Amino acid sequence: MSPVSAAIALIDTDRYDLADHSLIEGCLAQFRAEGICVLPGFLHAEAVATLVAESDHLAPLAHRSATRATVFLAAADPTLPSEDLHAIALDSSVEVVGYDLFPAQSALRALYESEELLTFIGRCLGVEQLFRYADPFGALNLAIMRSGDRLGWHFDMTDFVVSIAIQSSERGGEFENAARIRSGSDPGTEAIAAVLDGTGDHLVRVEPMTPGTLMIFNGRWSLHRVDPIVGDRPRYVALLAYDTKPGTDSTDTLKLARYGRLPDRAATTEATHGDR
Ligand SMILES: O=C(O)CCC(=O)C(=O)O
Repeated sequence: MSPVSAAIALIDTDRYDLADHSLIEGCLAQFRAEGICVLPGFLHAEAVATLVAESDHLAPLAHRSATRATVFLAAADPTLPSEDLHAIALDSSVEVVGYDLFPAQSALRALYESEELLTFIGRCLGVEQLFRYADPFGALNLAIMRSGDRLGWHFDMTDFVVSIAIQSSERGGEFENAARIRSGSDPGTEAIAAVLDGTGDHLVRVEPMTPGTLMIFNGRWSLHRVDPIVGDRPRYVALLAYDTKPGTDSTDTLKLARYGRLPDRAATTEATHGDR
């Protein structure tokens, strides 16, 4: 089977016909209204089993990182008042397998490199033309979270992230989201502070990240986190990175932090944007 048809065979096309205009219009409307579009059961159950086996195989190649950062993914400034959002540091830890480590026959690679999926996601985003991320590590990631790992509340630096839930942890690992808590014209400072101190729980929704779910998410304006993982079973999520401009790469600093290494080519062009 060619890599392209291998990818399409993983998708439940009876439920999600990638060329169906009403499906695309529904996704676009949901993404524009809520900054998120969740497609449960996007992959067949057998495909999820394949991806779990692939993730088990790839996991030993992952790089582990642990960070303390503000919701804006910056270092906290201790000179500011303790309640200032720029002074509050939150813990995150995760293991990541970079794109270059996915073998040629990888099912996740086939999904990411599928033109049909690229076109479908572009249409769901209302984007004329979508490009795969140019970061040789960050274009496709397997994110692995083990017992005690968490992602603290944060905003993404990219306009959208596409994720595929592969395996849930025994407990915890919930994806919590305060949708559209800020915008280009409203920094949402009070609401963000309320979510952080627990008084803004009504602003937060748990998104149903059951295995096989595809999620298109605008994390630039939505505050989100992953609850601490509990139990021995690792949480696996694939992160597929695209951009509206060709050639977008991340910085060497971000590559070193996330993957612990740099591409072979000596000088990596500094980022246009991107948080991984
Ligand atoms: O693992 C997830 O479900 C979300 C990942 C995430 O929030 C991120 O990579 O910024």
